[in-house]
Amino acid sequence: MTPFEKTPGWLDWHPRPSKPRFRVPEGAVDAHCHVFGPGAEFPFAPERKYTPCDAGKEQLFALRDRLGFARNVIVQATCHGADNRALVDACQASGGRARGVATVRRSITDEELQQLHAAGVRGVRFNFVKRLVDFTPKDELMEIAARVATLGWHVVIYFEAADLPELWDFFTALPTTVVVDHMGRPDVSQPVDGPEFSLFLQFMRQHPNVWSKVSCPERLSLSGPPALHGEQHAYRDVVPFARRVIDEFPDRVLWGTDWPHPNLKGHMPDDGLLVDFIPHIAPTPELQHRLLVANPMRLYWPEEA
Ligand code: 0GY
Repeated sequence: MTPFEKTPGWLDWHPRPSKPRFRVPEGAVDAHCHVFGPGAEFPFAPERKYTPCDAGKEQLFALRDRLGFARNVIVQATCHGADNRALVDACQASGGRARGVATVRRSITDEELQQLHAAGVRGVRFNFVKRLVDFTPKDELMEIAARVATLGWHVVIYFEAADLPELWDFFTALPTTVVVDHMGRPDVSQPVDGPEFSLFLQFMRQHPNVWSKVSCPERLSLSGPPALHGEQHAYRDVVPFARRVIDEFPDRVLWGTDWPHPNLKGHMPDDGLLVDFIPHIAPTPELQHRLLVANPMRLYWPEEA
């Protein structure tokens, strides 16, 4: 018996991802993935906006190996609120092969921050997607950012493109490296040169401390998955956006599977085919190495980079 009822219509992670045809470079990092529970061991937060399926560390590490990756960056999912125990447990069980991005509140003590650091946490996530979280005052977030900056951590921000103008002043005042989830969720039906994505590129151009994950074609695409269009054209509407970011900022991009893909509607991607998408957005071995190895190592394992 599971202790939690999944949100109706919830799509579980792909049970048998294909072996990618694209071989990721040695030492590659999946820099955006999550663990969910398992709920019986690590209960979901009372304030959560969805209840997922279980997706624990064993499954994550099995996926890492199947896809050919060496390491993971596990990002705290909103269904666990600011209770980072599942994340910490996964990082500790990884044998140094996983680092974490936590969610913390203002009430966290310096000692607790040190414990998170010792477990492998190197960043905090601020989430501005209204369907996922309740509002947190910006002064609280800025105070947290200032504290974690002294530990050498960065801030991961998740927001939707339409909200960037309103959030701009806050983001640009953050006193550390800032990593944007999923390119700031562009509307890919708009032109890549249109005002919305141009603003995002300007944000990165003007602020050299801003990085972006070129992740989640399956979440951003309107053209859809391989089953609809054939593998070569899967998520093709996302390609120009990701290529633009990688071309202009090759040293400030990261890639991740987003496994186990919270809140997807319509289809659950085959993670192997997501890996096969990488050469469409990072066409040369050099770009692939920066995206998958050099950049994430510099941010998460600087002592080895
Ligand atoms: C993602 C995207 C989503 C969810 C979360 O923490 C989360 O709940 O990040 C989403 O629903 O768009 O990056 O995993």
